[in-house]
Parts: sequence; C-alpha cells; structure tokens
Amino acid sequence: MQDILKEFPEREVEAIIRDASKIMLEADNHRMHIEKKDGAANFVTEYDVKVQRFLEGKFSALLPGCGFLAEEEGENENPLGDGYMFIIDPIDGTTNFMFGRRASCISVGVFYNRQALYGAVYDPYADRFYSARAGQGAYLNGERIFAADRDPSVGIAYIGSAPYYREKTGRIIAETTYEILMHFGDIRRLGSAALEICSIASGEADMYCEPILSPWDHAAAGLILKEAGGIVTDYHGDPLGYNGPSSVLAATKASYETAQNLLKGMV
Ligand code: LIP
Repeated sequence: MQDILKEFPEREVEAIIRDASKIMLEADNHRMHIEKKDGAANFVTEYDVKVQRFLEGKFSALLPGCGFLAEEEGENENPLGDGYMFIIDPIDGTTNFMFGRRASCISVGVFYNRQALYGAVYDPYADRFYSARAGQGAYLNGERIFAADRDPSVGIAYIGSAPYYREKTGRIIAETTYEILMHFGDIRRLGSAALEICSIASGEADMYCEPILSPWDHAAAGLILKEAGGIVTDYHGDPLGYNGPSSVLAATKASYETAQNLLKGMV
C-alpha cells in the first residue's frame, strides 16, 4: 500500500474535485431539473449527475482502467474490484443543495485492491477540503486534524434520520434520539453524512450515527475520521462494508463505547 501511495496522484485528484465543485457553485437553485428516486424524499438533480460525470471522466483519464461505485446513474451495482476504485457521492446533502442550504459536499473515496487508500470531502461553500491518506493522518485545508478527547456527556452527537427508509427507521430514530440526548451534551442534524463525520475528525463534534447509509456517503469521511484518531463501525461494532447500505456509527475514542452500547440493539 505504501508503494501505491507514493504513486497516487493526490494533487491531481484534489484539483479535479475542486474543479467539479464549480458545477455546484454555478447551480441555479430556482431552475434545476430534479428527478425523484426510490424512497421517500429521495431526489437527484441535474447537478448531481453533472458532477458525477465530470469526476468519472477526469478520474478515468488520470487513472485509466479505474472502477466506480457511485450514487447516480446505475453505477451503484459495481462491487469493489481490483486496482483503483472510486466510491463517489457527487453531492452529499442533495436536499440541502436543492433548497439552497449551503451544507453539501463532494465525497470521493479511493480504494486500491479493496483497501482504502485516500479519502476527500470538499465543502465548496466553506472552502473546507478534508483529506486523508491511509496511515498518514487526516487534514483540513492542509492542516493536520485530530478527533477530540471529550467526555460524551458534554459532546455533540449527529443523528442521521435515514429519511429514504423512514417506514423502517422512524421509530428507531425516535428511540435513538431519546437515548443519545440522555447520554450526550446535545444533538445535531446537518443533512450531509460526510460533513457530519468530518466534523468529528476536525474536533467539532463527538459522534454520528445513522441506521441505514450507503457506501458513498461514508467511504471517504470514514477514512478521514480513522486517520484523525476516531472509530467507524456499524452499530454492532463490525467493520463497514462497501457493497451495500449498512448502519454507521462514527465517534471519537472517548465517545465510541457509550454510543455503541446505546445503538447495538437498535438494528
Ligand atoms: C444523504 C446523507 C444523509 C442521509 C440521507 C442521504 P445524499 O446523502 O448524507 O446523512 O440521511 O438519507 O443518504 O442522498 O444527500 O447524497
């Protein structure tokens, strides 16, 4: 993996992601084409598709033969393959993006022979570029970042509401919210799993959980948080897979055990 990391064109990948974000920033929220996907309140805009096509085209030119596991346009059936694999959420926080709520990001996880190699999450509104290379730490705009070491009783917990699956998860969210509120300092919800997980990596929050989440939402931010000293598993404490949706628990070392004890029976 270290040899591959030496060759990995990180600067070019970052530049491609920054270029793709211009598509988001130039969007006209009042005239965008929007289509409904499966699941309640699950939408895809023309800009999700444009960003994904842009990224796939540029990454394919940069690393010929690479594969994709991405949220839009039917690419989401490809299991992790050999060689370079990009797991992409072109716009994480699509509903925020649709309504002009400037809390969305581009999420790109890069795997090599099924091992996480690099993760990047870029919030173009705040110009916050989170990144990490396997075994080499996590960064925000080039500055090293670390998860906090706070007691969960004063910590901030993000609760993902899994709105696309509300028939299955509605009561789980209600019970989760009560239990988390009784054991953490306060709760939050941003609407972008990647940004919520990255806020733990940068020390601004302490825990994130969501009962059902897709691989492209957590692939990049999960590596970034691990490289910042955090822990990322499913609710049962098992490592996350990338071939389908799963529960996701992301936390600082100081908050993980408290959160996992509360969540392990929820799904
Ligand atoms: C969203 C996640 C969010 C989750 C939503 C959706 P999208 O990603 O960031 O945490 O609750 O169901 O998966 O669809 O905006 O890329």
